[in-house]
Amino acid sequence: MATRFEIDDAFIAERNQVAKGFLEDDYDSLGDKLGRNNVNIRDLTAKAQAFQVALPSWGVGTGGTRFARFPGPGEPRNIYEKLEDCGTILKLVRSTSAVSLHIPWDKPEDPAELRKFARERALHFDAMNSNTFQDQPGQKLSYKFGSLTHPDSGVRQQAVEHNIECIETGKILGSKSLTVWIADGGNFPGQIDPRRALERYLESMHAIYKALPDDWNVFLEHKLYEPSFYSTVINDWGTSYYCARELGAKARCLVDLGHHAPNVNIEMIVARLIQFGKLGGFHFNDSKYGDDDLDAGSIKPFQLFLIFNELVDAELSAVPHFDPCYMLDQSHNVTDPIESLMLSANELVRAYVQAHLVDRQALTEAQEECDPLMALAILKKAFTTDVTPIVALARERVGGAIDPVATYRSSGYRKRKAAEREAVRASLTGIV
Ligand code: LRH
Ligand code: MN
Repeated sequence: MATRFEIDDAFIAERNQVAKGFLEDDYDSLGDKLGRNNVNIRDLTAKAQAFQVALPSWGVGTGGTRFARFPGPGEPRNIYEKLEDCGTILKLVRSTSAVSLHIPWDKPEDPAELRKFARERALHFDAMNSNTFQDQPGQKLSYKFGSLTHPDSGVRQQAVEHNIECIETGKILGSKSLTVWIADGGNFPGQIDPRRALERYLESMHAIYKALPDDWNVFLEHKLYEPSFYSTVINDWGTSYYCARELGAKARCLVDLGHHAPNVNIEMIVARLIQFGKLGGFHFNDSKYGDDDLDAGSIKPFQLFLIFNELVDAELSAVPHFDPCYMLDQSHNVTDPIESLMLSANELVRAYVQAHLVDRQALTEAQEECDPLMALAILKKAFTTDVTPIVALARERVGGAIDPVATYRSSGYRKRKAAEREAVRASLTGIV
């Protein structure tokens, strides 16, 4: 079997010697500055090192739109090569040890063998993602007019069985959750009866819920629109929350940042779902207009910080059952997916560390004393603190790269993969 090129730890350490420069000095002076506010930089660095976000298996290949997809050199051709690339990202940033699979895009012939392959790269499997928004070759009944809410009970049953199949595959892979996003909805007024469709959704989800092992969760992912452009059955957090409550304790809500109307206050939705004990997890990304699936923190970094401000506040106030799953869900249409995923993971670590810089006692006082400017200033002080030395040294101290993109580029990994992976005639439209 052809050898698979890998970036080794020695190369990363050697590149770190070059990149280290004044990082230690910057870290020490930041430590002094934070120390003046009784913030211990070593605690923050430990928090940064503990932070983990799952990679989307569908995110390591070049993404596209309905207009076009421009696959790059050395594209991963199968789930093994996708895991190779996920393993490379983990080596360089050390905060992405979990991978979220999409079925059937990543349906493994031999799940046990795939689990072994992943473990050899220090990877494990996070939430399984079902897919009843596309018809597969040889599929009996079409999802053109819906899946779990389709008027034809045969189609609903087919979709339920697919989700149960995802659970069965996930059990062998060691996954502990299933994410259900459905495209069900209509393009015309009158096409869908909203109340009947939701009843059918719950009926189908109850059947899927019954198939969940005791220690599993099911995440309900809401989305305002697309591919349905008039009505979507699970269109917002309220509907998702109602359904999660109806289904039971193992059902929780997943917030994909791109699935909301422009200007929706997502951090408020997060605070609500935390308070209601139904925050299951996130698909982090960013967007300017619709579900753009752009790199996390690339368009609205302050919103990302405000979301982590709610998450860290819940963490520090020990909200019961608070353990949301963090995943990236992005489409990399014009960048090397490995570079985008590394920088996006770092943007999450940055927002998480900055949220730990918020002086929460002073914030509460400003809120209780109706001092809005002081409240904003307290948040802005944390958001405008450059925590790069903490995020970089947190990586370096666990064997990662101080400058992941520079180290990745100087490794020639992509070129080597292009040589190893002769290009396949890939579909030149669509998101994956
Ligand atoms: C839907 C979505 C969902 C995935 C898909 C790849 O827009 O966010 O999470 O199944 O993207
Ligand atoms: Mn998503």
